[in-house]
Amino acid sequence: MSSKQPDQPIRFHSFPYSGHCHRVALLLSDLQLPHETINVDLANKAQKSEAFLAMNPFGQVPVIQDGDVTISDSLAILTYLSERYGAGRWAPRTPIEAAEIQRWFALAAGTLAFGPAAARASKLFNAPVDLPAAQARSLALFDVVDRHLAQRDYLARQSLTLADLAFYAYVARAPEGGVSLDPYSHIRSWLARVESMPRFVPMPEFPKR
Ligand SMILES: N[C@@H](CCC(=O)N[C@@H](CS)C(=O)NCC(=O)O)C(=O)O
Repeated sequence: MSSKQPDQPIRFHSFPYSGHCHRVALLLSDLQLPHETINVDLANKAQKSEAFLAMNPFGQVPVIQDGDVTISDSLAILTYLSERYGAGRWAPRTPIEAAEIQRWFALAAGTLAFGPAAARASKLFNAPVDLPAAQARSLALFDVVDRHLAQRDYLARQSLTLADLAFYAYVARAPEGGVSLDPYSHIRSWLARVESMPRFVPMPEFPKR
């Protein structure tokens, strides 16, 4: 259990099939932080309600409320939770580690979001996405990441870091966007390593229509 604990359960505004939210779910679970998950009804635009926009004017999940602190954006939330509750385990220990994690965070907010995450959103949620372009972007990303993981066990360092949490869900679920992981054996081994973390929680399967 994390040495520091919140005074009251963290309120976690989430959507169960969101990889962005799953990143946060993984860290809350690993740190064993008491929390209450509030599922936001994205289909009915609850994220655009006045109350939600007061927490995140961009109208997106995830958002957390930790006492009087409100943080939105999955990568900002990972940073906050690791700095506040994960010292010694998740918070970067050296300038190089901090820089490496930022490098993968930038990719998570860029190519991962506009590649595999976008392709999946198109297939599962009919998001207005150029699907072939998102799939091509995914393959270009996975080609590099697979070669990277041929040399090391985890993305940023030789052990699990926030970078792995940030990347996991949208890589694992890339096949839902029509992007096969079959050619990427090093990526598949890495996914299994992330899944073997002691308090790993899976992202629920989106119900088939
Ligand atoms: N940069 C944001 C992106 C979050 C995001 O894309 N959230 C999606 C769900 S995966 C969302 O709330 N979509 C609803 C909308 O945009 O209206 C983060 O990392 O948290």
